[in-house]
Amino acid sequence: MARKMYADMLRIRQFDTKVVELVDDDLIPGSCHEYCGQEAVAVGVCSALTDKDILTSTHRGHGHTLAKGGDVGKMFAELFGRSAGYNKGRGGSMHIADVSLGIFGANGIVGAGAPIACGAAHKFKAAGEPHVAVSFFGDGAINQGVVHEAMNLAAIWRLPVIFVCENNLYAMTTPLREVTILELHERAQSYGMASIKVDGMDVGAVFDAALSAVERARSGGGPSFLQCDTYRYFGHYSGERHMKTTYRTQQEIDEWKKRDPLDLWAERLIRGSICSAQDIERMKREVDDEIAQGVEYARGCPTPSPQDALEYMYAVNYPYTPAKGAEQ
Ligand SMILES: Cc1ncc(C[n+]2csc(CCOP(=O)(O)OP(=O)(O)O)c2C)c(N)n1
Ligand SMILES: [Mg+2]
Repeated sequence: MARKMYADMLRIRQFDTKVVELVDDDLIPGSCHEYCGQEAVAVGVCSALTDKDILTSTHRGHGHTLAKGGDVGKMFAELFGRSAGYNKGRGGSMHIADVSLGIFGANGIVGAGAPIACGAAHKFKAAGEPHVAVSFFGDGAINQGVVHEAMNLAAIWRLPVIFVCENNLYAMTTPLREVTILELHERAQSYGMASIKVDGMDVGAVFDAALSAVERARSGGGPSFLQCDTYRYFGHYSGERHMKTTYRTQQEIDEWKKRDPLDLWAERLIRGSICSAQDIERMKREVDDEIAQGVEYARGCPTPSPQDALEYMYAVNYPYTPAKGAEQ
């Protein structure tokens, strides 16, 4: 488990590092929100889940998807706009989902995953299934009304939901301290749910907190809230690399990088004799190969045909045929 957690964080780091390169080379159309720096949150939480548990993700969703078992090749295919992608190349970064793996979707609408997680959790509870739903969202989303409605609903119905707030200190260029008073997790306490602040750079600490929350949810104890303090290494989105922003200093970025989640965990694995330094290097090479193969696969996949542009617009009555008289 401890080794797998390192490999899973590595996969996310290498995936989004490659994404940065590909976006900057204009090979990925549109923009992406890279997850580098926050890997311990997605991996710590998802390592406490089973295949049957589900998650809802955010605009910064690559890490959550990979941590829950998302396929590297299909993800790159989606980012390249190829028909073999998760959304047939029509959605891109913010529309990656794989319901079969319990990944109920990235989401371009800040905070919008929280009620979806409640819906899934309500179904689990009503059907007597012992599964849990995780809602990932950022420190910016904590000021969205829908997140508070979702927390209230989850508390009053004792739903098996875990609200995971990834506090990377900024919502786009807005510092948390300018828009939010008190600690984020203290807000959840007011809904009567268990809430805790965790070091989001320490995958072991996130895992332990997630496991307690999962056990609480599975045993009918209702929702929990985890505030995971973390940091994003890149800008809010890929376009920020071409802007001159001043909202955070290089010194601040460097300070956070001193507590890099992968380095911290690698040190821990080596100190505990779980891995050798050579094992770590080998894992890096293996993940590098996996990422390279994913890119190669995706670039070799065809783009959707323009003739199919109107396909997949409707989930029912597919292929769509207008009802009699509806054309008027
Ligand atoms: C409802 C809504 N409001 C505003 C936006 C524009 N927007 C996109 S990302 C973002 C910041 C989100 O910050 P946070 O929740 O902290 O997540 P982070 O980007 O830090 O991961 C905003 C305001 C949006 N997509 N949806
Ligand atoms: Mg944020």
